[in-house]
Amino acid sequence: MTTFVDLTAWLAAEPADAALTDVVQTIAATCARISRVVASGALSGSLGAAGSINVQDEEQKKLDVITNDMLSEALKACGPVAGLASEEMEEVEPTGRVGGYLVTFDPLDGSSNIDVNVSVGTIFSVLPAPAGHAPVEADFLRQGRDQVAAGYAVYGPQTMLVLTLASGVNGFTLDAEGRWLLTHRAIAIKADTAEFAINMSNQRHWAEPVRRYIDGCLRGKDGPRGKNFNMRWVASMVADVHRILMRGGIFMYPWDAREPDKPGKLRLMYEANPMSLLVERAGGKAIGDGGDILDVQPTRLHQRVPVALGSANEVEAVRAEMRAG
Ligand code: AHM
Ligand code: MG
Repeated sequence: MTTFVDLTAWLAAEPADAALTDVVQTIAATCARISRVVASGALSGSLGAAGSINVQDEEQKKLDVITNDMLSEALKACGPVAGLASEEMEEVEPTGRVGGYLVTFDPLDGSSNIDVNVSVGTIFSVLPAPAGHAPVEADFLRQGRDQVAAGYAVYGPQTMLVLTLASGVNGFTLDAEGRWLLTHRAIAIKADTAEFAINMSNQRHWAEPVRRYIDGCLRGKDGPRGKNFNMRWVASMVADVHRILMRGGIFMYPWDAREPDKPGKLRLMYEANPMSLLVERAGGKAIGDGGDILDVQPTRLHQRVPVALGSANEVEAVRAEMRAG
């Protein structure tokens, strides 16, 4: 019988300090609990709308609120966490402690899929906290390259935790006893792919470079990309990025003309940065409007960004279209 290393043993062998290990363990344990709540669905009365609107002007689902509370409470009780910020909360929350780490998270990504039993997930990012003072919003506004850990849990046919600390990307599967067991070591994204993920219903609203790139994919073998493409769109970023980490592909959520003043739909601090770190660490690339997402200097907590990430050669093809204008 195969024996698997569990997350606790794996973390002990990583070059992470005890404080960071504690933060990651807290997030992992909370995701294991969230997985049970998500799985119970209608049985626990947790499906449906909460009847509230969040800071993003989006209708909250009951599970958005429940999972946000679960993560907030766990992180506030975790000694090395000085502050947290969530897609579902208007302002940053200092914990009253100084030093250690800051955590940003999207407690339940893919909310539109909750009520229809399609994969959803939790995305998180860990940043160093400032020394000497309680964190304020400005302390969270750090480039993605400053992240000391990032990852997600996907609640799908299997519940998995995919994680990067100092280097590498590893995947853990939740077993029936609630342990995270290392099942996917050194995850790597192939440089080439013939699979794209984008919400095609927005095609008429895209900017020219994105339109040209996707047109090229749709033209198949005889087009500029020189191969026949397949398309997938789960509408849960966690599930789409997970597929890309497992078998390659490119994921895009570009700017579009429906909301011309917003640079994109996805949020830099809770979605784009952690996913971009995972993708780059797995050998892929992640760009916004041409530059690397991880180099973006955030100016606002809930900032949005256009996103194209995944297999390196396709992301570079998108970048070339963007540069051509
Ligand atoms: P959410 O955090 O409110 O769930 O929104 C983010 C999600 C992503 O997971 C997904 O890629 C995207 O929204 C899907 O958007 P659309 O419904 O426009 O296809
Ligand atoms: Mg989200």
